[in-house]
Amino acid sequence: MLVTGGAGFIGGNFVHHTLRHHPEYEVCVLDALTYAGNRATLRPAAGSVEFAEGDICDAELVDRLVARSDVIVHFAAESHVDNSLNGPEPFVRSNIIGTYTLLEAVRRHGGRFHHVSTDEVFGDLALDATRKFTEETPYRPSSPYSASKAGADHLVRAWVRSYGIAATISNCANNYGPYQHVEKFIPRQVTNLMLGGRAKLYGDGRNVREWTHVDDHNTAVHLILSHGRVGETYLIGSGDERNNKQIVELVLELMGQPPGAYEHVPDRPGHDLRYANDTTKIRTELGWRPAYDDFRAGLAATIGWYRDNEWWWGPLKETAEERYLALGR
Ligand code: NAD
Ligand code: TDX
Repeated sequence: MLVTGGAGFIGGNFVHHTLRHHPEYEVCVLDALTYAGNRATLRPAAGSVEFAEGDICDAELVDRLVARSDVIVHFAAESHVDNSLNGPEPFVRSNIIGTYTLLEAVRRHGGRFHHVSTDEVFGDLALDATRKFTEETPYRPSSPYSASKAGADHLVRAWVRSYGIAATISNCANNYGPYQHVEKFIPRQVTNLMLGGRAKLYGDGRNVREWTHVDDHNTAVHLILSHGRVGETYLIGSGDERNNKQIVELVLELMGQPPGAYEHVPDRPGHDLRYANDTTKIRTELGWRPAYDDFRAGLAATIGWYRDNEWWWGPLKETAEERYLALGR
């Protein structure tokens, strides 16, 4: 199995999950180790996983690795919306050209390809909308990040239909859990507070996300690989919707801080208001259920992981906050 982006947050957790629950796979990770990739994430798997440092836009390398793989799971991407607003070029390159490069190798050599995408491709929902995103919702991306992921999804669909490659797509809601980069919402607040700083809420904090544990995402990806129908798309999400202000308040409570220990910072331009996935298809077709059905407990465990693993996130924090300082957030 070739795992692209396996030194990132979800890909790294996927590698650990695979070694634990699917030992039949021999795993090779392809990762460029961008600012978001971290070899340390794979340290617990050292010796059990082959690591190829390289770029998914490198056609020769990708061709060689795909040629010897039966299964390719594609996580590698530029993943942070704020960075995409500030500098979209690497998003277009890695997310669109990188996916294209992998698809062309799969077209030549075959193999079962799974493309990991996001609910952000559908745009956003009104706070009071009763209908959630489904697999049929038209694409309406808002940010350079989500537009580049949407472009990648369209390429995958076209390669299935035109060239008959054996691919599936999943669009998951927001993930949380261990090994998430400190630029992202939950780890940023937790580590700010651990270092004696304050939590930072964009705008008024009423934006809603559907928080899904990374291990539930990865269980779903494995189910799609083993039982999903080729050519199909599956939406993934816990169903647990909360606004950002509620999340900050819960983090403060779990960390024993006063409820007002946060500040409002300028909003993200074009900030999507709400994401929510209707997961009827993956639940009924594949029998997927989130195991982490208690968000408070999952968040408390995640905070515990950051408390215990400052060696992992400490070296990343200063640069991440310097980037936010430059953005005024
Ligand atoms: P991440 O930023 O933590 O990790 C991305 C990894 O990809 C890093 O290890 C990085 O080095 C690698 N990478 C980036 N560009 C590369 C390139 N050109 N060649 C090779 N490697 C490259 O991201 P994540 O949060 O783990 O997201 C993984 C995937 O899941 C992405 O495709 C993202 O769009 C999708 N996704 C993320 C979420 C979420 O909440 N984080 C939700 C739904 C979908
Ligand atoms: O300091 C912050 N304060 C804040 O209020 C940060 C970093 C974020 N926010 C808000 C913005 C969002 O409404 O929190 C929410 C979550 O922000 P992010 O962690 O940046 O996630 P989001 O923009 O929702 O995108 C995430 O989920 C979908 C991932 O980063 C994407 O890769 C994935 O596709």
